[in-house]
Amino acid sequence: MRQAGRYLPEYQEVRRKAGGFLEMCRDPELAAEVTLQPVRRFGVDAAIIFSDILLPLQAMGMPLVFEEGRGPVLPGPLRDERRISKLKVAEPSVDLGYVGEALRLVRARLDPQVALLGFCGAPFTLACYAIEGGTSRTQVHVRRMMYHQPELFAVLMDKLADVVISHLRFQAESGADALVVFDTWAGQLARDDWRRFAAPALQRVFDETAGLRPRLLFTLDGGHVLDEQVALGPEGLAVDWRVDLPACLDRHGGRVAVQGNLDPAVLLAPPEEVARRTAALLAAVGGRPGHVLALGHGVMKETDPEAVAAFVETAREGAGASSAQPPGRRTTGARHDG
Ligand code: 1CP
Repeated sequence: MRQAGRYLPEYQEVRRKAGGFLEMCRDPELAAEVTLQPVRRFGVDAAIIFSDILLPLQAMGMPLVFEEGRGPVLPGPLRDERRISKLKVAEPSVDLGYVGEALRLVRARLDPQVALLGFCGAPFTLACYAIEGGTSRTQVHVRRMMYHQPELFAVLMDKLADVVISHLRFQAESGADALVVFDTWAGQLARDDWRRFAAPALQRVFDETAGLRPRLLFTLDGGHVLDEQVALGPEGLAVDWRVDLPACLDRHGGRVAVQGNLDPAVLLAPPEEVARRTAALLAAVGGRPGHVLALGHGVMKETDPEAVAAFVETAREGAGASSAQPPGRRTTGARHDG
C-alpha cells in the first residue's frame, strides 16, 4: 500500500523543493529518495516505488495534472471512439524510462533483505480515471460506456492491458522483486459486471505476466469478488479492512498469500490504540501461514508518523512471538514467502 506521502515531513520537504508531485515522480533521484524515506524511518520490510498509477495514461498521450487539494485531473477524458483510437500504446522503457531508473537507484541503495515493489493500475481502474477525467465515486461516464458501447469499452480495456503488461515487465527488468496490481475502483462493480467488464483484461494481465515475479492484486471494497480474483492467478491478494482476514486465509491461504488489513483510519488513533489494534489483528490471524501484515489501503495524509511507527513496532514484536516466523524475522511489508 501507499506508504510515502504528505504525512511525512521529509516528503513535504522534497515535494516543496521539486515544485510538485509529478516533478518528483519524473525525477529518478527524487523518486528514489522518497521511496526510501519510509524504509529509513520505520524499518518496514518492503519499499514500494514512488510513482503513480496514472503516469502510464500520461505516457499514452493523456494530459494529466495534480491540482493542490483536488487530486488527479485528466482534462481530456476519453468518451468517444476518436479519442480512444488516438490513444498511443506506450512503450514503458521509452515513455516511462524514469520509473526504471528510479527502481535501479532504489535497488542499489536498499538492504538486499528489503523487498522492492513495482506496481500498476489495473485496466478497469485506469479506465475509470481516463473516462471520468479524474476521481469519481459514481463513475457515471464509465457505466454509460460499458452499457451503451461495450465493444468500444473493450477496445479501451485491451489497449490499457497492453500498456499494463509491458509496464509490469519493464519494472521487473528494472529491479522490482514483486508487482502490485491496484484495481482500486473495481469493487464498485456488482459481481456480474465485474466478471463481464473488469475480469477479461485483468485475466490477460495475469496470463501474460505469469512467472515473472510474485504478483499481488488489490481491490478496495472487493470482498464480493475474492474467489474470482484468486481464480485470475495472482500469487497474492491484498484485501481491505472490510474483509474477514482469518476467514479469507482459511479459504484462500493454500493458493495465495493474503495481505492486509488494518484500517488506515485506525492510524488516526493514539499510538497505544494502534498497537492494541495491530496486536489484535495478529492474534486473530493466529500465525496462519501466508499472511503479509499491511494496512488495508494507503496511509492517509492526516496520519501522525508516530502511529505508523506503533504499527510497525507491534508487527515486529508479533513476529517474534508468532510460531509461524523465526524470531527476528520481520512480517510487515509485502514479502509472501511464508
Ligand atoms: O504529494 C501529493 O499530494 C501526492 C499524493 C500521491 C502520492 C504520494 C499521489 C497522487 N500518488 C502518490 C504515490 C502513489 N500512488 C504510490 C507510491 C507508493 C508510495 O508512495 O508509497 C502508489 C502505489 C500510488 C497508487 C495509486 N495512485 C492508486 C492505487 C492505490 C490506491 O490508493 O488505491 C490510485 C488510485 C492512485 C491515484 C492517485 N494518485 C494520487 C492520488 C491522491 C490518487 C488517488 C486519488 C483518488 O482517490 O482517486
